[in-house]
Amino acid sequence: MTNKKLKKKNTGTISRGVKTSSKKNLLEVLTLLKNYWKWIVPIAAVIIAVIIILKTPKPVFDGSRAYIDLVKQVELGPRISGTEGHLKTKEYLTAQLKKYADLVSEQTFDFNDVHDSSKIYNGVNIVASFNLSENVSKRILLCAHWDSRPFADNDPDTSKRRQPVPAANDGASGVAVLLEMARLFAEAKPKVGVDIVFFDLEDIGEVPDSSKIKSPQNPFGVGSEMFVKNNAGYYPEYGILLDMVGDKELRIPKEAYSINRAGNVVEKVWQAAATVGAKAFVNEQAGGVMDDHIAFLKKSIPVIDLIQQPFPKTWHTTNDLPEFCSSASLQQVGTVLVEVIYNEK
Ligand code: 1BN
Ligand code: ZN
Repeated sequence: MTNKKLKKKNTGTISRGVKTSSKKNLLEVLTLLKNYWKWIVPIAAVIIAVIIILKTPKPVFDGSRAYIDLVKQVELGPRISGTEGHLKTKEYLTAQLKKYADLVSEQTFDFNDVHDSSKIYNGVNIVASFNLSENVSKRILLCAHWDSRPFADNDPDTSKRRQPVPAANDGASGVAVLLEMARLFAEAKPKVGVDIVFFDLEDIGEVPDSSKIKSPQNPFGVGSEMFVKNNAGYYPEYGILLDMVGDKELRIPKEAYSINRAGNVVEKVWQAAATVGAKAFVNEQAGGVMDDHIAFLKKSIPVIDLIQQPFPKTWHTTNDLPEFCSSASLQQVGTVLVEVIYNEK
């Protein structure tokens, strides 16, 4: 027998063996199908559901949309209680939130100026809730202040210190990020409940001056104090406050009161920042700020403050304008919030 013939014969033997065993395999598969066919559909359904859940992408935060909302707030005028800008901005924010939230409400309150009891500030906290279903037990608070400082007392030009602050960064930036988050919550429902609260009257406070004799001072964070007082049964799992998150050279270290009273939330947020590569979140400790998170910390509700430190040069000046803010900064903060909220179960 030539080599050629041998090869041919061997090939035939092998191919006949394969045919025999594949028939046997097919029979085995058919028998398995016959015995277990009832389980195939549910098992396949579970596998498909798991794949869909694992592969569902998180929604994408749009920093340029948020920047448009920052500019819009500044264009509506200073957000000072009793002014047209305050009224128009309140209408705008409420209308935007109503497009996306399950429930939107305006909580009003009054505050008497400590220097002049006849001067009353009419404050409005704006509250928007997402995912109000009874099956959702965990709620997370996202907040910012929507008012603007009535006087630019830090302006290098002393003649401008009675002018209002445009507050593109100190106020509008946090609100802008949260309006875009609201849009995302309507597009892709998070698994947890979320409440967005815009506080009024955060920025009528007087900065303590150790060189002056102590006299009564208007406080910071009036709106958040009133919110906590008027919503005594509200206990979110945790909260994140945004204040001054829009500067072009954004830099957010870990604020001291947040570390001391809500350290696990700080770690959760900085972990998310590392995951998404948000470089503005620096791994550094900074001083404590008397901001809107304090009212919650006093009640042991862990709320952290994401705030630029050191404060930017534009802080409490007439130069707190959109041109010193950027969509890229808002993008970083929004992307971190998406990572945090959509990881919650
Ligand atoms: C943050 C932005 N704050 C005001 N505008 C809070 C604050 C309170 C900052 C006291 C410095 C001193
Ligand atoms: Zn301020």
